[in-house]
Amino acid sequence: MINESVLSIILGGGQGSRLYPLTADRSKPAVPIAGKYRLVDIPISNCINSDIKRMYVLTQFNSASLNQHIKNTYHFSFFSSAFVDVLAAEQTMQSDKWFQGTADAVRQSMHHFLQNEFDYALILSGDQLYNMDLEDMIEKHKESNAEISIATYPVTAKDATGFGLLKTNEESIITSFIEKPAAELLPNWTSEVSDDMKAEGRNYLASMGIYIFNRDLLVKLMENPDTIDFGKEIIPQAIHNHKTYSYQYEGYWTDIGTIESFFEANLGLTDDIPKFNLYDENRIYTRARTLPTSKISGTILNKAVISDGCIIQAEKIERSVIGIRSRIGKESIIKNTYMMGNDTYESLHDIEVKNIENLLGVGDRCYIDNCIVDKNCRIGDDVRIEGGKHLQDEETDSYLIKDGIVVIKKGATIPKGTII
Ligand code: ADQ
Ligand code: ADP
Repeated sequence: MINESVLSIILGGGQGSRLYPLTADRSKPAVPIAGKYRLVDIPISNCINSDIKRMYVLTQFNSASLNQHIKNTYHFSFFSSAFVDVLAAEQTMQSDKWFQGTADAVRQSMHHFLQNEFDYALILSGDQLYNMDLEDMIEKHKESNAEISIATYPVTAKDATGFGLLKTNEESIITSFIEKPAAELLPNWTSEVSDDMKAEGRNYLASMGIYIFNRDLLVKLMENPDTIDFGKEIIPQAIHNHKTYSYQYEGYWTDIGTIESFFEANLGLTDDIPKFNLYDENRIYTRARTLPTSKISGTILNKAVISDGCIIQAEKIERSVIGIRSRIGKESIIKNTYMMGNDTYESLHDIEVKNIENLLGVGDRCYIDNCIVDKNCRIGDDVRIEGGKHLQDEETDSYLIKDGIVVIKKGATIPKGTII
Protein backbone atom coordinates (compact mmCIF):
# COMPACT_ATOMS: atom_id res chain seq x y z
CA MET A 1 0.00 0.00 0.00
CA ILE A 2 1.10 3.53 -0.67
CA ASN A 3 -0.24 6.61 1.03
CA GLU A 4 -0.63 8.84 -2.03
CA SER A 5 -1.40 11.97 -0.03
CA VAL A 6 2.02 12.24 1.65
CA LEU A 7 5.43 13.20 0.30
CA SER A 8 8.38 12.65 2.61
CA ILE A 9 11.40 14.95 2.76
CA ILE A 10 14.40 13.64 4.73
CA LEU A 11 16.92 16.27 5.87
CA GLY A 12 20.19 14.53 5.32
CA GLY A 13 22.64 16.89 6.97
CA GLY A 14 24.14 20.35 6.93
CA GLN A 15 27.60 21.70 6.31
CA GLY A 16 29.25 21.97 9.71
CA SER A 17 29.20 18.34 10.55
CA ARG A 18 29.18 17.29 14.17
CA LEU A 19 29.86 13.73 13.02
CA TYR A 20 33.28 14.63 11.61
CA PRO A 21 35.50 12.65 10.83
CA LEU A 22 32.86 10.05 9.93
CA THR A 23 31.54 12.59 7.41
CA ALA A 24 34.98 13.68 6.13
CA ASP A 25 34.47 12.05 2.74
CA ARG A 26 30.93 10.77 2.71
CA SER A 27 27.62 12.53 3.20
CA LYS A 28 25.90 12.07 6.54
CA PRO A 29 23.07 9.80 5.34
CA ALA A 30 25.75 7.35 4.14
CA VAL A 31 27.41 6.95 7.57
CA PRO A 32 27.35 3.25 8.50
CA ILE A 33 25.35 2.36 11.64
CA ALA A 34 24.67 -0.85 13.58
CA GLY A 35 27.17 -2.93 11.61
CA LYS A 36 25.29 -3.19 8.33
CA TYR A 37 22.97 -0.22 7.84
CA ARG A 38 23.44 3.42 6.85
CA LEU A 39 21.93 6.35 8.79
CA VAL A 40 19.46 7.05 6.02
CA ASP A 41 17.97 3.55 6.34
CA ILE A 42 16.31 4.60 9.62
CA PRO A 43 14.01 7.40 8.35
CA ILE A 44 13.43 5.58 5.05
CA SER A 45 12.38 2.41 6.89
CA ASN A 46 10.10 4.38 9.23
CA CYS A 47 8.40 5.78 6.14
CA ILE A 48 8.09 2.41 4.40
CA ASN A 49 6.69 0.83 7.56
CA SER A 50 4.09 3.62 7.59
CA ASP A 51 3.17 3.15 3.88
CA ILE A 52 4.82 6.44 2.92
CA LYS A 53 6.83 5.45 -0.11
CA ARG A 54 7.64 8.62 -1.99
CA MET A 55 10.78 10.13 -0.47
CA TYR A 56 13.43 12.73 -1.17
CA VAL A 57 16.70 12.74 0.75
CA LEU A 58 18.30 16.22 0.88
CA THR A 59 22.04 16.27 1.31
CA GLN A 60 24.86 18.81 0.99
CA PHE A 61 26.93 16.68 -1.29
CA ASN A 62 26.49 13.51 -3.18
CA SER A 63 28.73 10.63 -2.37
CA ALA A 64 29.04 7.70 -4.70
CA SER A 65 28.31 5.42 -1.77
CA LEU A 66 25.00 7.15 -0.89
CA ASN A 67 23.64 6.94 -4.41
CA GLN A 68 24.87 3.41 -4.80
CA HIS A 69 23.33 2.38 -1.51
CA ILE A 70 19.92 3.89 -2.30
CA LYS A 71 19.95 2.53 -5.85
CA ASN A 72 20.89 -0.97 -4.71
CA THR A 73 18.54 -1.08 -1.74
CA TYR A 74 15.21 0.52 -2.49
CA HIS A 75 13.84 -1.21 -5.56
CA PHE A 76 10.16 -0.68 -5.98
CA SER A 77 7.96 -2.33 -8.54
CA PHE A 78 7.98 -0.85 -12.02
CA PHE A 79 4.23 -0.31 -11.64
CA SER A 80 4.47 1.47 -8.31
CA SER A 81 4.67 5.21 -7.72
CA ALA A 82 7.20 4.64 -4.89
CA PHE A 83 10.68 6.16 -5.07
CA VAL A 84 13.63 7.34 -2.96
CA ASP A 85 15.55 10.17 -4.66
CA VAL A 86 18.66 11.93 -3.42
CA LEU A 87 18.73 15.70 -4.00
CA ALA A 88 22.13 17.27 -3.41
CA ALA A 89 22.64 21.03 -3.08
CA GLU A 90 23.07 22.19 -6.62
CA GLN A 91 23.97 25.40 -8.38
CA THR A 92 21.00 26.80 -10.26
CA MET A 93 20.20 30.07 -12.03
CA GLN A 94 18.55 31.25 -8.79
CA SER A 95 21.20 30.18 -6.36
CA ASP A 96 24.85 29.25 -6.32
CA LYS A 97 25.00 28.45 -2.63
CA TRP A 98 24.87 25.32 -0.58
CA PHE A 99 21.80 24.77 1.56
CA GLN A 100 22.03 27.45 4.26
CA GLY A 101 19.78 25.60 6.70
CA THR A 102 16.89 23.16 6.90
CA ALA A 103 14.21 25.45 5.45
CA ASP A 104 16.59 26.69 2.78
CA ALA A 105 17.27 23.08 1.77
CA VAL A 106 13.53 22.53 1.35
CA ARG A 107 13.09 25.83 -0.48
CA GLN A 108 15.85 25.10 -2.98
CA SER A 109 14.36 21.70 -3.75
CA MET A 110 10.72 22.82 -3.88
CA HIS A 111 10.56 22.60 -7.69
CA HIS A 112 11.32 18.88 -7.44
CA PHE A 113 8.65 18.27 -4.78
CA LEU A 114 5.98 20.13 -6.72
CA GLN A 115 6.28 17.73 -9.62
CA ASN A 116 4.42 15.25 -7.39
CA GLU A 117 0.84 15.29 -6.24
CA PHE A 118 0.52 15.39 -2.47
CA ASP A 119 -1.59 17.00 0.25
CA TYR A 120 0.91 16.74 3.11
CA ALA A 121 4.69 17.16 3.25
CA LEU A 122 6.31 15.10 6.01
CA ILE A 123 9.70 16.54 6.97
CA LEU A 124 12.05 14.20 8.82
CA SER A 125 15.48 14.57 10.29
CA GLY A 126 18.17 12.23 9.01
CA ASP A 127 20.05 11.72 12.25
CA GLN A 128 17.62 10.20 14.72
CA LEU A 129 17.18 6.65 15.92
CA TYR A 130 13.53 5.73 16.51
CA ASN A 131 10.70 3.61 15.29
CA MET A 132 7.53 5.64 14.97
CA ASP A 133 4.18 5.08 13.31
CA LEU A 134 4.20 8.11 11.02
CA GLU A 135 0.83 7.13 9.57
CA ASP A 136 -0.75 7.70 12.97
CA MET A 137 0.82 11.16 13.09
CA ILE A 138 -0.70 11.96 9.68
CA GLU A 139 -4.11 10.71 10.87
CA LYS A 140 -3.97 12.90 13.99
CA HIS A 141 -2.89 15.83 11.86
CA LYS A 142 -5.98 15.41 9.69
CA GLU A 143 -8.32 14.90 12.66
CA SER A 144 -7.05 18.04 14.36
CA ASN A 145 -7.64 20.15 11.24
CA ALA A 146 -4.24 21.68 11.77
CA GLU A 147 -2.11 23.18 9.01
CA ILE A 148 1.14 22.10 10.67
CA SER A 149 1.96 19.26 13.07
CA ILE A 150 5.12 18.82 15.10
CA ALA A 151 6.10 15.54 16.74
CA THR A 152 6.99 16.28 20.37
CA TYR A 153 8.80 14.43 23.12
CA PRO A 154 8.99 15.12 26.86
CA VAL A 155 12.58 15.79 27.98
CA THR A 156 14.37 16.64 31.24
CA ALA A 157 15.74 20.09 32.16
CA LYS A 158 19.26 18.83 31.43
CA ASP A 159 18.37 18.01 27.82
CA ALA A 160 15.83 20.80 27.25
CA THR A 161 18.25 23.55 26.20
CA GLY A 162 19.31 21.48 23.15
CA PHE A 163 15.84 21.48 21.62
CA GLY A 164 13.02 23.65 20.41
CA LEU A 165 10.55 23.80 23.35
CA LEU A 166 6.84 24.44 23.13
CA LYS A 167 3.65 24.82 25.08
CA THR A 168 0.20 23.62 24.11
CA ASN A 169 -3.44 24.18 25.08
CA GLU A 170 -5.83 21.39 26.18
CA GLU A 171 -6.45 20.42 22.52
CA SER A 172 -2.70 19.90 21.97
CA ILE A 173 -2.53 23.00 19.79
CA ILE A 174 0.83 24.74 20.13
CA THR A 175 0.57 28.19 21.69
CA SER A 176 4.24 29.14 22.01
CA PHE A 177 7.63 27.94 20.81
CA ILE A 178 11.25 28.82 21.56
CA GLU A 179 14.29 27.35 19.77
CA LYS A 180 17.02 26.08 22.14
CA PRO A 181 16.39 28.46 25.09
CA ALA A 182 19.11 29.59 27.47
CA ALA A 183 19.10 27.69 30.79
CA GLU A 184 17.83 30.71 32.76
CA LEU A 185 14.65 30.81 30.62
CA LEU A 186 13.76 27.18 31.34
CA PRO A 187 11.47 27.77 34.36
CA ASN A 188 8.95 29.46 32.00
CA TRP A 189 8.79 26.51 29.66
CA THR A 190 7.53 23.50 31.63
CA SER A 191 4.49 21.63 30.28
CA GLU A 192 1.75 19.40 31.68
CA VAL A 193 2.96 15.85 30.97
CA SER A 194 1.75 12.35 31.91
CA ASP A 195 2.48 10.95 35.38
CA ASP A 196 5.05 8.54 33.93
CA MET A 197 6.93 11.40 32.32
CA LYS A 198 6.68 13.50 35.48
CA ALA A 199 8.17 10.63 37.48
CA GLU A 200 11.18 10.69 35.14
CA GLY A 201 11.51 14.47 35.48
CA ARG A 202 10.63 14.96 31.81
CA ASN A 203 8.62 18.16 32.23
CA TYR A 204 9.55 19.97 29.01
CA LEU A 205 7.94 19.31 25.65
CA ALA A 206 10.59 19.29 22.91
CA SER A 207 10.19 19.41 19.16
CA MET A 208 11.54 16.24 17.54
CA GLY A 209 12.25 18.17 14.34
CA ILE A 210 9.57 16.06 12.59
CA TYR A 211 6.97 18.21 10.85
CA ILE A 212 3.85 17.82 8.71
CA PHE A 213 2.86 20.81 6.55
CA ASN A 214 -0.22 21.10 4.40
CA ARG A 215 1.06 21.48 0.87
CA ASP A 216 -0.31 24.97 0.15
CA LEU A 217 1.00 26.35 3.41
CA LEU A 218 4.49 24.96 2.79
CA VAL A 219 4.53 26.58 -0.65
CA LYS A 220 3.53 29.89 0.92
CA LEU A 221 6.03 29.71 3.79
CA MET A 222 8.85 28.91 1.39
CA GLU A 223 8.26 32.14 -0.54
CA ASN A 224 10.22 34.22 1.96
CA PRO A 225 13.92 33.68 1.17
CA ASP A 226 15.02 35.17 4.51
CA THR A 227 13.81 32.21 6.52
CA ILE A 228 16.66 29.71 6.68
CA ASP A 229 15.73 27.21 9.40
CA PHE A 230 12.54 25.50 10.54
CA GLY A 231 13.51 25.71 14.21
CA LYS A 232 14.83 29.28 14.20
CA GLU A 233 12.35 31.02 11.89
CA ILE A 234 9.58 29.05 10.19
CA ILE A 235 8.03 27.36 13.23
CA PRO A 236 8.22 30.25 15.77
CA GLN A 237 6.64 32.58 13.19
CA ALA A 238 4.07 30.17 11.76
CA ILE A 239 2.47 28.97 14.99
CA HIS A 240 0.86 32.37 15.58
CA ASN A 241 -1.02 32.40 12.26
CA HIS A 242 -1.50 28.72 11.50
CA LYS A 243 -3.04 26.02 13.65
CA THR A 244 -0.15 23.79 14.75
CA TYR A 245 -0.78 20.44 16.43
CA SER A 246 1.58 18.74 18.89
CA TYR A 247 1.79 15.00 18.26
CA GLN A 248 3.22 13.69 21.48
CA TYR A 249 5.45 10.63 21.35
CA GLU A 250 6.77 8.70 24.34
CA GLY A 251 8.58 5.75 22.73
CA TYR A 252 12.34 5.48 22.24
CA TRP A 253 13.84 8.36 20.28
CA THR A 254 17.38 9.65 20.27
CA ASP A 255 19.52 12.06 18.33
CA ILE A 256 22.56 10.43 16.69
CA GLY A 257 24.04 13.63 15.33
CA THR A 258 27.18 13.81 17.50
CA ILE A 259 30.10 11.42 17.90
CA GLU A 260 29.13 10.70 21.50
CA SER A 261 25.43 10.04 20.86
CA PHE A 262 26.26 8.04 17.72
CA PHE A 263 28.68 5.90 19.72
CA GLU A 264 26.23 5.34 22.59
CA ALA A 265 23.36 4.50 20.20
CA ASN A 266 25.48 1.86 18.49
CA LEU A 267 26.75 0.29 21.71
CA GLY A 268 23.20 0.41 23.10
CA LEU A 269 22.30 -2.24 20.53
CA THR A 270 24.37 -4.75 22.51
CA ASP A 271 22.09 -4.48 25.59
CA ASP A 272 20.04 -7.57 26.47
CA ILE A 273 16.91 -5.58 25.72
CA PRO A 274 18.03 -2.70 23.55
CA LYS A 275 15.96 0.46 23.62
CA PHE A 276 16.05 0.49 19.85
CA ASN A 277 14.88 -2.94 18.83
CA LEU A 278 16.05 -4.30 15.49
CA TYR A 279 14.39 -7.64 16.20
CA ASP A 280 10.94 -6.34 15.53
CA GLU A 281 8.22 -6.61 12.92
CA ASN A 282 8.88 -3.04 11.91
CA ARG A 283 11.90 -3.89 9.88
CA ILE A 284 14.85 -1.60 9.20
CA TYR A 285 15.77 -2.12 5.58
CA THR A 286 19.22 -2.07 4.06
CA ARG A 287 21.13 -3.40 1.12
CA ALA A 288 20.93 -7.17 0.72
CA ARG A 289 24.58 -8.03 0.21
CA THR A 290 24.57 -11.84 0.13
CA LEU A 291 27.69 -12.03 2.27
CA PRO A 292 28.90 -15.33 3.73
CA THR A 293 28.15 -16.11 7.37
CA SER A 294 30.63 -14.99 10.03
CA LYS A 295 33.39 -17.39 11.08
CA ILE A 296 34.49 -17.15 14.71
CA SER A 297 37.18 -19.18 16.41
CA GLY A 298 38.41 -19.27 20.03
CA THR A 299 36.61 -16.05 20.99
CA ILE A 300 34.69 -15.21 24.16
CA LEU A 301 31.69 -13.19 23.03
CA ASN A 302 29.76 -11.13 25.54
CA LYS A 303 27.16 -8.59 24.43
CA ALA A 304 28.62 -8.73 20.94
CA VAL A 305 26.70 -7.86 17.79
CA ILE A 306 28.47 -9.46 14.85
CA SER A 307 27.52 -8.65 11.25
CA ASP A 308 27.79 -10.89 8.21
CA GLY A 309 30.97 -11.96 6.53
CA CYS A 310 33.41 -11.54 9.44
CA ILE A 311 36.52 -13.63 10.13
CA ILE A 312 37.24 -13.47 13.85
CA GLN A 313 39.94 -15.18 15.89
CA ALA A 314 40.03 -12.69 18.75
CA GLU A 315 40.39 -13.65 22.42
CA LYS A 316 37.41 -11.59 23.53
CA ILE A 317 34.76 -9.24 22.16
CA GLU A 318 32.67 -7.41 24.72
CA ARG A 319 29.92 -4.77 24.40
CA SER A 320 30.86 -4.13 20.79
CA VAL A 321 29.26 -3.92 17.38
CA ILE A 322 31.35 -5.54 14.66
CA GLY A 323 30.51 -4.48 11.09
CA ILE A 324 30.39 -6.41 7.84
CA ARG A 325 33.54 -8.20 6.56
CA SER A 326 35.51 -7.39 9.75
CA ARG A 327 38.67 -9.34 10.37
CA ILE A 328 40.10 -9.57 13.90
CA GLY A 329 43.35 -11.41 14.67
CA LYS A 330 44.40 -13.82 17.41
CA GLU A 331 44.61 -12.85 21.10
CA SER A 332 43.06 -9.45 20.42
CA ILE A 333 40.57 -7.93 22.86
CA ILE A 334 37.84 -5.55 21.66
CA LYS A 335 35.69 -3.73 24.21
CA ASN A 336 33.11 -0.91 24.00
CA THR A 337 33.87 -0.47 20.35
CA TYR A 338 31.97 0.05 17.12
CA MET A 339 33.94 -1.35 14.17
CA MET A 340 32.24 -0.47 10.89
CA GLY A 341 33.90 -3.24 8.91
CA ASN A 342 35.28 -3.32 5.38
CA ASP A 343 34.05 -2.78 1.83
CA THR A 344 36.19 -5.57 0.40
CA TYR A 345 38.07 -8.72 1.37
CA GLU A 346 41.80 -9.06 1.08
CA SER A 347 43.81 -12.26 0.88
CA LEU A 348 47.31 -12.98 2.18
CA HIS A 349 48.46 -12.59 -1.40
CA ASP A 350 47.52 -8.86 -1.17
CA ILE A 351 50.19 -8.34 1.49
CA GLU A 352 52.88 -8.99 -1.11
CA VAL A 353 51.14 -7.36 -4.05
CA LYS A 354 50.16 -4.18 -2.20
CA ASN A 355 53.32 -4.08 -0.08
CA ILE A 356 51.32 -3.65 3.13
CA GLU A 357 52.13 -4.70 6.67
CA ASN A 358 48.78 -6.31 7.42
CA LEU A 359 45.33 -6.93 6.01
CA LEU A 360 42.27 -4.72 6.46
CA GLY A 361 41.03 -5.16 10.02
CA VAL A 362 42.62 -5.67 13.42
CA GLY A 363 45.87 -7.63 13.77
CA ASP A 364 47.01 -10.02 16.51
CA ARG A 365 47.38 -9.21 20.24
CA CYS A 366 45.62 -5.82 20.01
CA TYR A 367 43.66 -4.16 22.80
CA ILE A 368 40.92 -1.76 21.68
CA ASP A 369 38.55 -0.02 24.09
CA ASN A 370 36.15 2.97 23.68
CA CYS A 371 36.73 3.31 20.01
CA ILE A 372 34.95 3.80 16.69
CA VAL A 373 36.87 2.19 13.85
CA ASP A 374 35.63 3.57 10.51
CA LYS A 375 35.58 1.43 7.36
CA ASN A 376 38.63 -0.10 5.71
CA CYS A 377 41.20 0.52 8.49
CA ARG A 378 44.39 -1.46 9.02
CA ILE A 379 45.29 -1.86 12.66
CA GLY A 380 48.65 -3.60 13.00
CA ASP A 381 49.67 -6.27 15.50
CA ASP A 382 50.16 -5.30 19.18
CA VAL A 383 48.30 -1.97 18.87
CA ARG A 384 46.83 -0.66 22.11
CA ILE A 385 44.01 1.89 21.95
CA GLU A 386 42.54 2.79 25.30
CA GLY A 387 39.88 5.44 24.90
CA GLY A 388 38.24 7.11 27.88
CA LYS A 389 37.65 10.44 29.58
CA HIS A 390 41.34 10.59 30.59
CA LEU A 391 42.22 11.44 26.97
CA GLN A 392 42.34 15.04 25.71
CA ASP A 393 40.61 15.95 22.43
CA GLU A 394 43.18 15.56 19.66
CA GLU A 395 43.38 15.02 15.91
CA THR A 396 46.05 13.39 13.75
CA ASP A 397 45.97 12.19 10.13
CA SER A 398 44.76 8.78 11.20
CA TYR A 399 42.54 9.37 14.24
CA LEU A 400 40.54 11.89 16.24
CA ILE A 401 39.76 11.87 19.96
CA LYS A 402 36.45 13.44 20.96
CA ASP A 403 34.85 13.18 24.41
CA GLY A 404 37.19 10.29 25.24
CA ILE A 405 36.13 8.30 22.17
CA VAL A 406 38.94 7.42 19.77
CA VAL A 407 37.73 7.55 16.15
CA ILE A 408 40.04 5.80 13.69
CA LYS A 409 39.50 7.54 10.35
CA LYS A 410 38.24 5.74 7.28
CA GLY A 411 41.02 3.90 5.50
CA ALA A 412 43.64 4.75 8.18
CA THR A 413 46.64 2.58 8.93
CA ILE A 414 47.70 2.29 12.57
CA PRO A 415 51.22 0.83 12.49
CA LYS A 416 52.03 -2.21 14.61
CA GLY A 417 52.86 -1.50 18.23
CA THR A 418 51.14 1.93 18.30
CA ILE A 419 49.77 3.02 21.69
CA ILE A 420 46.99 5.61 21.90
P1 ADQ B 1 18.72 20.59 15.27
O1 ADQ B 1 18.79 19.11 15.22
O2 ADQ B 1 19.80 21.31 15.99
O3 ADQ B 1 17.30 21.08 15.84
P2 ADQ B 1 19.33 21.22 12.56
O4 ADQ B 1 20.80 21.30 12.77
O5 ADQ B 1 18.65 22.30 11.82
O6 ADQ B 1 18.56 21.18 13.87
O7 ADQ B 1 19.05 19.80 11.90
C1 ADQ B 1 17.85 19.13 11.67
C2 ADQ B 1 18.09 18.05 10.64
O8 ADQ B 1 18.32 18.63 9.38
C3 ADQ B 1 19.32 17.20 10.89
O9 ADQ B 1 19.06 15.88 10.42
C4 ADQ B 1 20.38 17.83 10.06
O10 ADQ B 1 21.36 16.92 9.69
C5 ADQ B 1 19.57 18.28 8.87
N1 ADQ B 1 20.12 19.48 8.25
C6 ADQ B 1 20.63 20.58 8.87
N2 ADQ B 1 21.02 21.50 7.96
C7 ADQ B 1 20.76 20.96 6.74
C8 ADQ B 1 20.98 21.41 5.41
N3 ADQ B 1 21.52 22.59 5.18
N4 ADQ B 1 20.63 20.60 4.40
C9 ADQ B 1 20.08 19.39 4.63
N5 ADQ B 1 19.85 18.91 5.87
C10 ADQ B 1 20.18 19.68 6.92
C11 ADQ B 1 16.08 20.67 15.21
C12 ADQ B 1 14.97 21.67 15.51
C13 ADQ B 1 14.68 21.69 17.01
C14 ADQ B 1 14.34 20.28 17.46
C15 ADQ B 1 15.49 19.34 17.09
C16 ADQ B 1 15.15 17.91 17.41
O11 ADQ B 1 15.36 22.96 15.04
O12 ADQ B 1 13.60 22.56 17.28
O13 ADQ B 1 14.12 20.26 18.86
O14 ADQ B 1 15.73 19.40 15.68
O15 ADQ B 1 16.26 17.09 17.16
P1 ADP C 1 31.56 4.43 2.40
O1 ADP C 1 30.82 3.16 2.55
O2 ADP C 1 32.54 4.56 3.52
O3 ADP C 1 30.69 5.64 2.29
P2 ADP C 1 32.51 4.37 -0.46
O4 ADP C 1 31.99 5.67 -0.99
O5 ADP C 1 33.96 4.15 -0.77
O6 ADP C 1 32.44 4.26 1.10
O7 ADP C 1 31.66 3.18 -1.07
C1 ADP C 1 31.39 1.92 -0.49
C2 ADP C 1 31.54 0.79 -1.49
O8 ADP C 1 30.99 1.11 -2.75
C3 ADP C 1 32.96 0.36 -1.79
O9 ADP C 1 32.94 -1.05 -1.97
C4 ADP C 1 33.32 1.06 -3.03
O10 ADP C 1 34.32 0.37 -3.72
C5 ADP C 1 32.00 0.97 -3.75
N1 ADP C 1 31.83 2.07 -4.68
C6 ADP C 1 31.81 3.40 -4.38
N2 ADP C 1 31.60 4.12 -5.47
C7 ADP C 1 31.48 3.25 -6.51
C8 ADP C 1 31.24 3.40 -7.91
N3 ADP C 1 31.06 4.59 -8.46
N4 ADP C 1 31.17 2.27 -8.66
C9 ADP C 1 31.32 1.07 -8.10
N5 ADP C 1 31.55 0.87 -6.79
C10 ADP C 1 31.63 1.93 -6.00
